[in-house]
Amino acid sequence: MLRLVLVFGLVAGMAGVQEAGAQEAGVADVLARLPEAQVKRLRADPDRFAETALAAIYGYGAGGALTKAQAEGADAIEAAARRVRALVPFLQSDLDNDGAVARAEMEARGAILSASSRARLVAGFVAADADGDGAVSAAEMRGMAEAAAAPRAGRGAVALMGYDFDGDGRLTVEEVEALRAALAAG
Ligand SMILES: [Ca+2]
Ligand SMILES: [Ca+2]
Repeated sequence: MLRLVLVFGLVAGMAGVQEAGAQEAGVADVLARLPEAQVKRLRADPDRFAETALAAIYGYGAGGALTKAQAEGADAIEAAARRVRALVPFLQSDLDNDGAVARAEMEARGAILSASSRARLVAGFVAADADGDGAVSAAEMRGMAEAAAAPRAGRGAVALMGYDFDGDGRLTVEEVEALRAALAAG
């Protein structure tokens, strides 16, 4: 029985070594395929990359893995949160609650802010007023929020799926840790 356990343990151990070897090769392949600038950014702070990826897996995935559908859900939720943050100063300025911000409303709101906050409010208002009529309509507010919500290129949970080394459609904690180790090794 003991011998059987030992043999089984040895075989399982060898399979583990083979798997680790395959994963290392996978990491090297993925790194070789990525744009140089992206690899440089990853190498600059492997821990930051790992923290971001693990937060996506633990927050939006299941069983230590993230699927593309879960990643898309994560990006949609994060985008909605960014839209809310972008809308807050406009909603705070919509004093008559008609869904649009007139210049006088924005200025009344800005008058009680610090100089730097007022400057941000005015700059945001001018940028959001796409047709330049001196008011930010509901449609202009939505357009501004949509632009603010768009993830930067190469960022977001869906972009992380590019680190799915074995291409099984799941980004796992093991893949993230393997990449962190490879990046830290230089
Ligand atoms: Ca209004
Ligand atoms: Ca306008």
